[in-house]
Amino acid sequence: MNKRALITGITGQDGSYLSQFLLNKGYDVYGAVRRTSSLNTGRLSELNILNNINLVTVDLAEITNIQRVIEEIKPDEVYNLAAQSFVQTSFDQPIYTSEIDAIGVTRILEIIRLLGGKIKFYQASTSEMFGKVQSSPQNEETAFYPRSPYGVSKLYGHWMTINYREAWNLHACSGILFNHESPLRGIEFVTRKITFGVAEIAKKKKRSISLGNLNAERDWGFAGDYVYAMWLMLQKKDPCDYVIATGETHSVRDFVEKAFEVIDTEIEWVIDNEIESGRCKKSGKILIDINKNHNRPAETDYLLGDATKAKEDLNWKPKVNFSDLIEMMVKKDLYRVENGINSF
Ligand code: NDP
Ligand code: GDR
Repeated sequence: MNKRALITGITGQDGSYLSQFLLNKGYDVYGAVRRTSSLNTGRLSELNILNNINLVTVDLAEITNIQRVIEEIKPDEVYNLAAQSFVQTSFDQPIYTSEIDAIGVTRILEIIRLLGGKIKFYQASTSEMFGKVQSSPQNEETAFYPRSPYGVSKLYGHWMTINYREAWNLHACSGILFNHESPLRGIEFVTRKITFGVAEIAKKKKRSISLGNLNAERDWGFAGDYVYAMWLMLQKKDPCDYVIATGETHSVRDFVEKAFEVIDTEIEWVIDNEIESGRCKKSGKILIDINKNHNRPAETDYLLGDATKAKEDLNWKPKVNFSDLIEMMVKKDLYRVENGINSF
């Protein structure tokens, strides 16, 4: 019999890539979707796997719903990728974010425990838990200091996962994943906002991109590489937690420059009346304007991951580098804009 995986958050970026990966491994994939008024399975369609997945309706706010679905499917592995995952929104919706990103995790863990504790569990933890970093680079031993309701909620889910492992002997792992991106990244996240904006500018559909903090630094990898690490963690005999990262950090400013390079445009940063903008070096046109509304009440300024443990224990390492990732994203967005394909 094929192995069965239940993925929450299957309609998101990681859920889509993980489904594709597990289908290729011969799994029966069950995807938990929450009820929405319009279809949001576009990523699964783009990967051409929608028809191979068994969709079930699950909202992490509803414990009886989760219980019925897990009882019915009897999965071997549960990957909990569902979350209110946008840091900015978590400042406006802190209670909802906690309900899903924190308590939602306990709902699943508790059901797995009540059903005998044999189902393996993966929790999508995050580098955002390091927030105001206490040391660099960050690894599994680094102290946490979350800077957003999202980060605080994820930290609760992280510790709950560890607690269920230690208290009830569950095969439960947390992957502390640093930012990972792809052509399937949501449009509100800075990388995709930039690559889609660059494509629209190249095709004359837009004049400029409005951004917030250009100096934030992130360790950006490719989502396709990172879902492989999730699976590897659940295949280990003894469950534990791993940092997954590239070991390289870049600023938002660097990302902008590289993305414009793909369309042969050089950016020059100019400060005029204390206001900075990014201009086309050749034409002088403003391509990046700064809008303080995109700034966060508390920021995570700098992240740099050390994935040595994952390399040693799981034999995992990233394949796609920073430049290739950006090129892949800009090229896909150029294709979408050219062909009038709606963005996610
Ligand atoms: P996305 O925002 O692309 O996807 C989030 C998914 O969660 C969507 O399928 C969404 O459904 C679903 N979801 C949201 N709320 C609920 C709910 N109440 N009940 C059920 N499902 C819900 O995130 P990513 O794919 O980028 O990330 C996957 C996970 O990994 C998230 O938990 C995220 O916090 C975490 N993470 C992500 C990182 C990254 O860089 N991408 C880094 C570290 C951690 P819908 O389509 O209906 O909105
Ligand atoms: P992040 O990703 O908060 O790291 O969370 P995001 O892309 O939203 O922000 C990265 C950095 O860019 C700065 N920034 C902007 N961000 C957005 N979204 N829009 C802008 O216009 C903009 N301008 C500058 C931000 O201030 C920030 O410093 C992502 C999510 O996927 C989380 O779910 C995940 O846990 C972490 O990555 C790791």
